[in-house]
Amino acid sequence: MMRIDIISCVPSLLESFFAHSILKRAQQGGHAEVVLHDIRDYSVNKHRTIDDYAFGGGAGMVLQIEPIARCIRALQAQRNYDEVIYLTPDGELMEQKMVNQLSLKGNLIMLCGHYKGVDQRVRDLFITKEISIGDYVLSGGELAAAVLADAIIRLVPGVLNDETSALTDSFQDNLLAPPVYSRPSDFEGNIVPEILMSGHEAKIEEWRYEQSVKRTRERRPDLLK
Ligand code: 6GU
Repeated sequence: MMRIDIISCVPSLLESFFAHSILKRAQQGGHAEVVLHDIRDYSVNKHRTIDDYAFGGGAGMVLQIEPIARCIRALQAQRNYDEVIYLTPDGELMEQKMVNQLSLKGNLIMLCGHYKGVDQRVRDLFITKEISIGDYVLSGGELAAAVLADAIIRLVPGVLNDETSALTDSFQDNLLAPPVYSRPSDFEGNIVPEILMSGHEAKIEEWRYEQSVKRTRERRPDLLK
């Protein structure tokens, strides 16, 4: 059973995402649990502040250390965590190999940044891994946490069935997935490749592999190196 605790100042952004589709099934089936935490609930003053101006000046507010420290410590007092991940554009670039490794873990904390970021001491004291989902800037870490949690949870054993198996995903063998087709076999004269209707399993497998290699060479030659 994998447990992911996500710490955010706008956790409601993530609620509906985890309440649907494969992620909902994963939670109902007891394979994974996602628990959302509002940083504001751990604020140390009556105004429930969680951010303040940056020392030394500069634009943008900084998420303060105290509420985040209280939240992480409250969680760590209840169970052991394998990683405390901070989602940030200056983190390590997310790719499938990293996701595969994280899917083998038990309990994870994900901290979402906002504004100009979090106090550096949060990163120094609590964070074990910093991850970016790509070279572009989002307004907060919530979407990045959703992307990372989705990619991880679908790999937890039992979450996917044969039909949705991760074994045929793009990237699992550094190849993009081949094209797929369904009925009708003829749409306005656009017909499905004949080999797929031949029933010849070995030939179909071979065709799919060739298509994967072709697609990867055309679209992502960097993956073949
Ligand atoms: Cl993890 N956070 C933000 N705010 N922007 C990003 C990102 C994360 N990864 C790519 N862009």
